[in-house]
Parts: sequence; structure tokens; C-alpha cells
Amino acid sequence: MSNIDNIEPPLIETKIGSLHPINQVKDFLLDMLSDMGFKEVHGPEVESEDFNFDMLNIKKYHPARQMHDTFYVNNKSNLLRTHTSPVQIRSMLSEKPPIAFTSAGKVYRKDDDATHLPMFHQVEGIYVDQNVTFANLKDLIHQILHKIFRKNVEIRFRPSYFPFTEPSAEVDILSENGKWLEILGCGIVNPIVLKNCNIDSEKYSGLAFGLGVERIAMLKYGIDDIRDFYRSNLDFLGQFK
Ligand code: 2NL
Repeated sequence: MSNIDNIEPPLIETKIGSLHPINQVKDFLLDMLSDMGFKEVHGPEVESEDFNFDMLNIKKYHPARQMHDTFYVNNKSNLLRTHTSPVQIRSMLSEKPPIAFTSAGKVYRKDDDATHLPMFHQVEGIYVDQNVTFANLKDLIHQILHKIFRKNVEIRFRPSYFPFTEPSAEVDILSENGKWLEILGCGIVNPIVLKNCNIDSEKYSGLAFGLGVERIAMLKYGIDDIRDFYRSNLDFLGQFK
């Protein structure tokens, strides 16, 4: 009586996964920068103090060096990178200008609240050539932000300070409710950093920028708690398919 043809497998509901929203935004940024001629470079997440700090003109007693910001391993000689800049430093030591690099990935800082996490993702870019000016930087940042947000989004450059750029600026966008929101940091590469990489700072100049991927994703999708990205809640993550 039994016939093998009558046997059917049980119906199993399958859920199709998708790329995490942070990786979607990261890949979007890297693809856009790749189209503009930036080459992605890679490096380690465990760094030396030298590449993470000294080479970037962050001197021994700079506040960013204090133990409360940085996760040290092996009693202080190594650390978890606090930004992706050391990847670009390594690449500048092995390739001569003109260069245009992007570096992206996880970075670590001792932070933990609704807008800061001990691990977040950064995308950085650096371009070093003859006659690179602040006008080139402004133009590039405008192009980037118009691609990420509305075509005519309003942007403002605010003077700021980073040890590795001079001059430095933070860039804000005007949100729908009329508030200025900080979106990225940038500047002209400090000649000290070029010299540290054996690049002639009389002949060459550079522009650089760095942005937080979680921050861009929060602004793009209107999310106000950064921790939502890492709760592994499939109802939340499923919205970004
Ligand atoms: C921020 C600001 C920034 C850079 C990153 C950079 C890298 C090298 C040399 C000089 Cl190798 N500068 N990167 C420059 C300015 C700002 O990031 O707020 N990031 C989340």
C-alpha cells in the first residue's frame, strides 16, 4: 500500500539572510570611493603605539593616549587600533605619491552609551599628490555627501583640530528638522605625518577624511540608539534587506 511517491518532505519555512546594515553602508562608501579612484588598503586590528599614535603626530601625552580611551594588550606595547589611519600609514611607507587610499573596518575605543560603542566601523580616505589644496578637499567632501544624502543637502565646514591634519574641519549636514548634525572629520594632512612616511612635504600635500559608518547609518535610516545594530534582533535587521 505504501508508495514512496506519496512521501513529501515537511515544509520548512526558511529565512533568507542579508548583509548587515553596517556592512551595506560600508560597502556603499567603499564602492563610491573606488569609483573616484581610491584603492582599498588593509591592515591589522592589533597595532603598535608607533603606527596608531606616534606616526600620526599624537604625542606621548596627548589626551587620546590615556588608558581610558584605548584598549591596550600585552601591557601597553600593543593596542586595538583606535582608528584605521595606521593602515594608511603602513601603505604610505610602501607606496610613493601620487597615492589615493581608503581603509575601512573595525576600530576600538573605551566608550559605551546610546551613541558610542567600544567597537565601531570607520571609513577613511587619503589622497597625496602635488598641489592638493583645501579647495580640493571641500569639493571632494561635497561630492561624497551628495552621493550619500539628498542631492542638494546643505553642508557646513566647522574649524576643528586633529593632530594628523592642519588645518582640520568637521563637517555638518542640515537635517530635515533644521538641526546641524556632525557627519565627518577631515583636513589637510599635517606635513609632520608626510615626513614620518618619508614623503617630501615641500613637493607633496594631501587631504584626508574619516567617517563613522554607524553614525552615517543612524542618520541615513533615522536610528537613535547605536546599540540596535548589535542586538541581533532579526526584526530590526530584516528591515535593511
Ligand atoms: C573622524 C575624523 C579623520 C583623518 C581622519 C588621516 C589619516 C592619515 C593622515 C591624516 Cl594617514 N589624516 N585621517 C583625517 C581627518 C579626520 O577622521 O572624526 N573620524 C570618525
